[in-house]
Amino acid sequence: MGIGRASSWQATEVPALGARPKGRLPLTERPAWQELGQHFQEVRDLELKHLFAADPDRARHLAAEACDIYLDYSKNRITEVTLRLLVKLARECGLPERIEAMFSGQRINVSESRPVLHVALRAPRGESIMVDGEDVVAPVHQVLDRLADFAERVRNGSWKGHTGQPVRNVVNIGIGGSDLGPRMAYEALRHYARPDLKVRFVSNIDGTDFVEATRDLDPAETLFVVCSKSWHTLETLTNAKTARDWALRGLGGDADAVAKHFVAVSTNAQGVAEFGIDTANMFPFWDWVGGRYSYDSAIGLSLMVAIGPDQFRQMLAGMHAMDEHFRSAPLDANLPVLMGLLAVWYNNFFGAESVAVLPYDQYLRRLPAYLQQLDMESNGKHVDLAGEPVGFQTGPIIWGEPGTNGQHAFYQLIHQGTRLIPCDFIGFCASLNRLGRHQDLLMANLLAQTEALAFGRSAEELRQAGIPEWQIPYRVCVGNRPSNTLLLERLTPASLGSLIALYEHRTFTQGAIWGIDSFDQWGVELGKILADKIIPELESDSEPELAHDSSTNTLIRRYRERRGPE
Ligand code: G6Q
Repeated sequence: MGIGRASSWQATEVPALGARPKGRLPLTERPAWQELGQHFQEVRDLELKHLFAADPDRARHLAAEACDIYLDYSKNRITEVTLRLLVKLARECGLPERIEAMFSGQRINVSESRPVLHVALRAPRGESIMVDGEDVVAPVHQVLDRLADFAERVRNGSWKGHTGQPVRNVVNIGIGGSDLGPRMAYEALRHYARPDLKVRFVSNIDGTDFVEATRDLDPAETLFVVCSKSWHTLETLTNAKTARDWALRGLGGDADAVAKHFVAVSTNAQGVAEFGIDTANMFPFWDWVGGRYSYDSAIGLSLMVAIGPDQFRQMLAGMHAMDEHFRSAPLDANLPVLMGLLAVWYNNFFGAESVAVLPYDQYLRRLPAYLQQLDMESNGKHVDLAGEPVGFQTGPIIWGEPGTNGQHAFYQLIHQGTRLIPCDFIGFCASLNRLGRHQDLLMANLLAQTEALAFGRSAEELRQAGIPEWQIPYRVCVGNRPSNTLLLERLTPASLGSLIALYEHRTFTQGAIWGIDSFDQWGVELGKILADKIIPELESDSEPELAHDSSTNTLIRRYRERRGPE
C-alpha cells in the first residue's frame, strides 16, 4: 500500500441540514470540498523532493510568522492550489464568522448552550466582552488580582500554615482540564519557578498517585489547591478528602487547619463550602471556560504560585497576542488557520489517522498529553452542530514524546511504516540551559528528522553510498512524509502562551470546518455513570446481585475474591 493512499473524502453519507445556516451545503457537497477531492487525485503522488526542486523559494513561500513563532509548512504535500482551495473551504464553512462568534460571546457551544470565552481570560484590563448584557472581562481581572495577591502571600511567606510555618509544598488536586493544563505549563515554565517550592500534581483516583506525591512532604508546610470546575468529580473529591485526612493527621487533628492548608478553584461555591473549605479561600471561574481551555483561569493557581504573578501575566499576554492574530490576520497568513486546514487536508483527503507532536525541548514533555486532551476531547465528535451524523472523519489521534527520545523509539514507524503520520516539530533557537554542545545537537536532530521524513533516501543514493544490493530494500526511506516545523526563539511564559493559544485555535479551526461542537464532551459521561453503579457492587460486604454482561459480572466476582485484605 502506498503511503497516504487511503482516502476518506469520497464518503457518501452527508449530514442533514438541521441547524446549518440557511443555504449552506453539507460539508462534503461544498464546492471547495469537491474541488479539493479532485485536486487530491492530481497531487496525491507528487513528491516533496520534486516540489522543492521546482520552486527554489518554496521555504519562503510556505512560511508564516506571528507572535515570535515561525511556522515553516513547506514540507507539506501541498501546492499553491491546495492552499487556495483550503482557504476557500474555510470561507465556505464560515470560519471567519465562527471566529467572530466566539470572540463576541455567542453561544457556540450549542449542546451546552454556552459561550466559549477562554479568550476573555487573557483580554487586557479595560477591554470588554458582553455576555447577557454583562461584561466578563472586569471579573476576570478581579479574580486575577485576588489570585496574584494570594500567590504573592504564599511566595513571600506571609501566608502561614496552621503551625505558623510558611508554605514550601504546593499540591494541585484536579483531573482532566483541571490537571493537564497547569501540570503541562508548570513543567514548561519550571525554569521560571521558585526552586525552593515543591509543586506536585495529584489526579488519578489510584491511591498511589496521592501516596507518591506526598510521601516526602511535611503537612505543616503543604498547601493543597483543589481544582474542580463542577466540584462533582469523583477522582478530585476523593483525593481532596484523602488530602484533608492526611493533613489533619499530620497537624494534630484540629479541623481549623483546613483553612490554612486548602484552597479551592471552582464554579461551585456551595460544593466547596460543604466540603469544608472556607469560600473566602475559593477562587472562581465561569461556565464559559471549558475545562481543557482553563489553565489560564484560576485553575492555573499552582502555576502562578510557582512562577509568580508577573510571569503568569506575561503568559496571558502571549496568549492574547495569538488571539489577536487569529482574529485579525488574513486566513492564508494565519498560523492557527493554516495548521488547522493542513490537519483537515491530511485527515480527510489523505485519510491520515493521527498526528505526532514532537517538541524538541525537555520542558515541553507534557505538551503531547495536554494537546491530546485539547484536540481529542474537542474534536472527537460523531455528530455535527445540528446533531446529525457527520459523513466524514473528525478529530485525529494526537500523540508524541519529546525529541530526541522518540527518535529511539517510535520514529521508525513514521519513517518506514505504511501509515501517513503528519508531524509537528517544535524547537527553540536558544536553550534555557546552555550546556556545551547540547542545544546544537538537539536542534540538528530536529532538522535532520524533518529532512529525512520529507526527502528520504532512495535506492540509488544507497547504492552510491556502497550499501550491498541485498540490503537496499530494507534501507530505503521513501520520504514524502509531511511535517510542520515551529521554530521559536526561546521558551518564555509569553512564548508558551502564544504556542498554547495557537493550538487552541488550530483545534477551533478544524472543528469549524467539520461543523461540530468542539466544546462539549458528552462521551466521557457514560463511563462515569457505569462506574457509579459498579462502586457499591465492589464495596458491598455481602455478595451483590450482578446484572451486567457475563464478562463484567465475572470480572467483578474475580476482583472481589482476590483483592486481598484492606
Ligand atoms: C475538559 C473536561 C474534563 C474536566 C474534568 C475535570 O474540558 O471537561 O477534562 O476538566 O472532568 O472536571 P472538574 O474540573 O469539574 O472536576
